[in-house]
Amino acid sequence: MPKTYFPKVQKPIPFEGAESKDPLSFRFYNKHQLVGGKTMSDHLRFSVAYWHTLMSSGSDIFGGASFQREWRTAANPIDRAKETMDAAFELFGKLGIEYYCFHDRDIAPEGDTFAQSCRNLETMVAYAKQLQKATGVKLLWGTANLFSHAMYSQGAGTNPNAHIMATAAAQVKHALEATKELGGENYVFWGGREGYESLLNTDIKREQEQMARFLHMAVDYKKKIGFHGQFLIEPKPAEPMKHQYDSDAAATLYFLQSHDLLEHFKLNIEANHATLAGHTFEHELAVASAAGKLGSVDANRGDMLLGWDTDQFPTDIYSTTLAMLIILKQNGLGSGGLNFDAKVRRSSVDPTDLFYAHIGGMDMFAKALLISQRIIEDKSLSGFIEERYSSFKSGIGAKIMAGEVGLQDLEAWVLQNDAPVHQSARQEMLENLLNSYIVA
Ligand code: XLS
Ligand code: NI
Ligand code: NI
Repeated sequence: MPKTYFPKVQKPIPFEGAESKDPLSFRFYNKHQLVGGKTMSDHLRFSVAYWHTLMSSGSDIFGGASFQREWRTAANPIDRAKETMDAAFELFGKLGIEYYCFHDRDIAPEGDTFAQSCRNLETMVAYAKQLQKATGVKLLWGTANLFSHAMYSQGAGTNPNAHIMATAAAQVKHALEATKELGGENYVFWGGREGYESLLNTDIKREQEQMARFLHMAVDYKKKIGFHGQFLIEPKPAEPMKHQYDSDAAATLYFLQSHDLLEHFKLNIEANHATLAGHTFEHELAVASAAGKLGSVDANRGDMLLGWDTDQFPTDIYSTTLAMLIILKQNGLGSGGLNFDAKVRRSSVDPTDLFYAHIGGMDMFAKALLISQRIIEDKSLSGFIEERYSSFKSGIGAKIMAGEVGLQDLEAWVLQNDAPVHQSARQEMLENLLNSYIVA
């Protein structure tokens, strides 16, 4: 019998349908079920976030570890990393999740020197490669942890010290190679410390120029090594920094455009980061998608009463439905996926809780996919939206959009015509319509 880290989950989680009473079963996620010609797993591309699910100890700012994970007990750091990876792949297999995501320092321990850290990463990449091959599990994205080490307390790409910025760049080089080696389909940049705490010591313009240089170097190296994955930036307004430069989708798109980087990047939108920015999840998805830049999603949720990144599993069917409507409308996420950047609560101390958590998130996105597909097929919302803007399709509206008229022409036109007729935006009716699909 091979060693098991999840003895209470004896078999892969089965699909049992909406009426199932077994908490270790899927009610809606039926991997191979076709939805609009594509399987559920191809639509949803679920991914496990290594850092939360395997590495979290349950500690918070008021208390230490609350989880006792058997895979984190070996004394030697590399043995510990390998056992953690064994546990990871056992969990992926039992959940039937085909992708995972990691930071370099999640899968491999930090060494005493930069060179040692690189060797550790290589060791663990070789180990991951074997496990990926044996199981068919793939890497959705890799990234470099440029926020935990003490030297990054004042930023990585934006650090005022060139030696530290150079170290961050070297770390990204290595993480890119690791991601390529493992067939990663994307690479993420999340700038947790790329921002500032106080303007008394900060030159914002310079820091943003440094960040742009940093990203240009990464783009160049990506080409050089022939890494074909998609580069993604993950916006977040604050935490750990008081103010982060990539604060939301709009700010990030503007930053990319003004530094000639836009063509090389898409966005990885995280639900809880959206709410921290004072937006809804669907707002951020819609802004990214409207720009043709919605690349991937960190699927989680925040707590509306708490002002920090609680990274809870997504269980709100309204939120997942509004998200899936946007994702389906743009024909999916391409090389991206739905990465559960989410952690079980500190009090959920049993490893089996990791299964309940992922099952819940997977089911709510699967149900949202089914609902959204019906809404789209029925054209219930798109038909209304289409009609709402129809006055721009002909007459004066068409002339405005074609650039054929100016303010003078419009004044003349308005003077010749009767007052405009108001039309209802029908928000309440549409909310009822959405509910009728969700509760059906
Ligand atoms: C933290 C971020 C982080 C990124 C990857 O808030 O969500 O987990 O997804 O560095
Ligand atoms: Ni994230
Ligand atoms: Ni986050």
